[in-house]
Amino acid sequence: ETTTDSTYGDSDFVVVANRLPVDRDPAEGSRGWRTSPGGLVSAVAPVMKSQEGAWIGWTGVADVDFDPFTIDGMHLVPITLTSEDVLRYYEGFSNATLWPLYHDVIVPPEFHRTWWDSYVRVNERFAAKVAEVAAEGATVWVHDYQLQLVPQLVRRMRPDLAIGFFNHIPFPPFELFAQLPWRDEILRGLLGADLVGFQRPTDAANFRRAVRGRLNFTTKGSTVNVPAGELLPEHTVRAEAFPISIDTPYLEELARDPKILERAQQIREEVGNPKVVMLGVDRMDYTKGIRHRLKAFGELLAEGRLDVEDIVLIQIATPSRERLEQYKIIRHDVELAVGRINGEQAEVGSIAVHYLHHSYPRDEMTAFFLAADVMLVTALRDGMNLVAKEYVACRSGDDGALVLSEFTGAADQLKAAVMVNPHDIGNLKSGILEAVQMDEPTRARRMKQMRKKVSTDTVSIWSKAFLAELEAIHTNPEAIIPE
Ligand code: GDG
Repeated sequence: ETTTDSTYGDSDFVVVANRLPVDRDPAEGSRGWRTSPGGLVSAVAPVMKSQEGAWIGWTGVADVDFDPFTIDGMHLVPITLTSEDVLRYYEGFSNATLWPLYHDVIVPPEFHRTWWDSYVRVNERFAAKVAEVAAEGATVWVHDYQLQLVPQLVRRMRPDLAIGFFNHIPFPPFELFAQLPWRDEILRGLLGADLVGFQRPTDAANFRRAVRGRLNFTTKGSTVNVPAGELLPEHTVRAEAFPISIDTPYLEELARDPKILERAQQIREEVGNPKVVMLGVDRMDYTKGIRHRLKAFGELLAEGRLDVEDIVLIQIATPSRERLEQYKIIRHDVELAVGRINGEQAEVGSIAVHYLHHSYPRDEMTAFFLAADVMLVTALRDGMNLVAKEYVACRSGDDGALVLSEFTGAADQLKAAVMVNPHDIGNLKSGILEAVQMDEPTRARRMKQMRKKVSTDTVSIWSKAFLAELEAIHTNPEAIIPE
């Protein structure tokens, strides 16, 4: 059943993401919200303000209906999730099926039909809300793996809309994707969009290969030819890479703030003024390679190739998805490893690993980036990894070295990093040593090269490029006529 003859909403630009960019403000009780600043917000907020924009998403609070509200000039439209939706759609299908499957099955994905049913229902709820709030001919931008069915569901109800989808995480190789019992439904869901964006060209290529392999559609370059179906005539969909970036000007400004610079100096003193401060900043997630990093560092200390008097590792691991079994396991493993390294290698007054399992305000995070001589990003698989880019953006003195996993999207862009394969502990150890021992001129040359990349490639350029292409595809009939 279509609702094309019902009245349209009045939003010309609609962002759809699992979460709204807010958290409940405990100081304000049940009615107060605090914006949670992030790259996506800074990228799309200007577009939302210049047009009649809306952001559809969940508040993070289960079982409570909230009315739409406006905060910092953004119109937010809450979707209600029940506790059961949170268990099945969010923690289940999104984070225990899709997340591990899309990250190279680092842990085994779980397939449960009840989770899938819930995923379908919640995607339908999001799509219905889009159909309700979008003005005629509006642009809709759907984000991430939790909402892969939304493009097709929206297309059915509202063929007038320009629909874009961006996948923030990797898209897996065909043989892994093909394990998913609902692989064809997911592909058809995504193909409801005019433009499907991915982090790396390999992700887009994996998607197109899955479309060819499962649906027998043909592709040419980044174009997928979709044959006539029940709803739409023959048309094309574009699938290509739009590597996300960060709000570089904002971070550069923070990194020049005298208060933050002073705090960075203070952090160095608080960890005992060692010659070298190394830093890791990750959500506590098995994809981030925290265990591998600790193993490499522990071995370097044990072998006497690094000395606990000269070097410390500060590992910030922010709490994440804590109710899921695999996240309990990774936390346990990390804490065991930290305890073991400190037990075996530390001296009174010289701690080897400063492990911090909490989150910090952006200012404090910037001070950590400024305090670190060496940044360790050793993810086993990561769509992009913004932390690598943030570290680079903060190094206004062109100092500091970045150790970067080749399995991150960021590795495509930050080519002057010390590239490592985190699965190869020997390679990881030599990468860490290379970064620690790198001479100043080499550091400066390599950091300058990386800084140039993040200062020209910002998140606002990313969102403009994506939306411009979506607009072009949707308005140019040439682009949707089959070849
Ligand atoms: C997904 C994809 C892709 C972390 N702890 C704190 C804090 N953070 C900030 C970081 C960074 C962000 O969170 C994390 O982004 P990442 O890109 O590193 O990783 P995911 O969370 O896995 O993000 C990833 C990304 O989406 C965007 O498309 O790059 O591949 O997995 O900005 O700095 N920020 C503050 N306090 C913390 O304690 N303020």
